[in-house]
Amino acid sequence: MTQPALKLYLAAPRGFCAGVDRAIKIVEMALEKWGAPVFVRHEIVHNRFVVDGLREKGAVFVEELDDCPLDRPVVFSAHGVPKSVPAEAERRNMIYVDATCPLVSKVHIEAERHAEQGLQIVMIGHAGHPETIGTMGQLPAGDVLLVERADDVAGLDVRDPDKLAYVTQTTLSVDDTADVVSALQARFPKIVGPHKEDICYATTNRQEAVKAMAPNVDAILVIGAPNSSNSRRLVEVGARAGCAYAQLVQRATDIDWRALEGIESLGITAGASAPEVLVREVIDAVKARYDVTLEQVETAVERVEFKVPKVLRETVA
Ligand code: 2E7
Ligand code: F3S
Repeated sequence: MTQPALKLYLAAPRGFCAGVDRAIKIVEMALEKWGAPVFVRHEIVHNRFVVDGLREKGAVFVEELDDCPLDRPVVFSAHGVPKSVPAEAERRNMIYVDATCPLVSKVHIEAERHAEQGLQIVMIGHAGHPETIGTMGQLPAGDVLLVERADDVAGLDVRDPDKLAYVTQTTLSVDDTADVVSALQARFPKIVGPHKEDICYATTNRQEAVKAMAPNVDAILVIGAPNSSNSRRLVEVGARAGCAYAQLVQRATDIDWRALEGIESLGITAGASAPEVLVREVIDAVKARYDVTLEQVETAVERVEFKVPKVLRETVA
C-alpha cells in the first residue's frame, strides 16, 4: 500500500542545551565518584526519560533536602535553588554538587548585585517554577516581586519606582518577555535591565528555529515534558508564528495521528531537556506512516559547552 507523501522539517538547534548536558553529566560523574545512591533534589532536568535513565544507574530523585540522608551526596537540579538550600546542606555537613546551569547562576548573581546597589528586583517568570523559586530565593523572602504577564505590571506595589531592576527566567518566550519589559519601562522609566538578556541562547535559538518553520508546515510536534517551561514555550511560539496545529508530545506514543490526518508537511523540534533518541523515535513513527522527505531547518549553530564542577573533574577520570 502506498503511503501519503509528507515533507518533514527538523528544527536545528533542538534538544539538549549545554546546561542540560552538564547537569546530566554531573549526576553520572557523582555516581562514579561516590557510588549509588546519589540523591538529586528535583528532576535534574524536566524529562521523565532522562530521570528514569539516571534512576536506573542509582540516582534517587527527591523534592526537598529533608528527604535526603545526611551521609549521601546530593545534586541540585539545573534549574537552580534558593540560597537557603546549599546553606542548609552545609549546616548539615552534607556533600552536595550544584548542577544549576551557569546561565541561571549568572542571573542569581545579577539579582544580588542589583539588590546590593539598593535596587528592588522584579522577576519576570512563572509562579511556582523551580527556576523562579531559585532566583527569587537569592534574596530574602518577600524582597523580589514577581510578574508573569504585562497585565501584572499595573498592580505592582514597589518600594521606590526609581530604584528597580528586573531579571527574568531563562526559558521565557522572547516576544512575550519583550512585552512585559515594555510595560515595566512604561510604568517605571528608570528600571534597570540585565547587561545581556537573561533569556538564554538555547531558548532563543530553539524559538527562532520554530518561528522559521511554522509558516511552512501544517503541524508541529514539540518533543518535551508538560512541566518543561522551554518546551511549552516552543509550542506557543509555533502556534503564534502561524502553524495551525502545534502539539507537545513526550514521545512517539503520545502522537494523535487522527489530528495529523491530511497534513502534507510536519515540523519537529525538541525542548532543551528532551533527548535526541526521542526525536529519532518520533521520526521513525512518522516514517512508518508516511512517505517522508526530510529537510533540516537550521537557523543557528551552537558550540556552547560548560565544564562540570571542579570536585568532579579532579577525581573522576
Ligand atoms: C534548567 C533551566 O528541564 P527543562 O525542561 O527546564 P524548564 O526551565 O524549561 O522547565 O529544560 C532544561 C532547563 C532549562 N532551564 C534546565 Cl534553568
Ligand atoms: Fe541553561 Fe538555557 Fe539550558 S538556562 S539549562 S542553557 S535552556
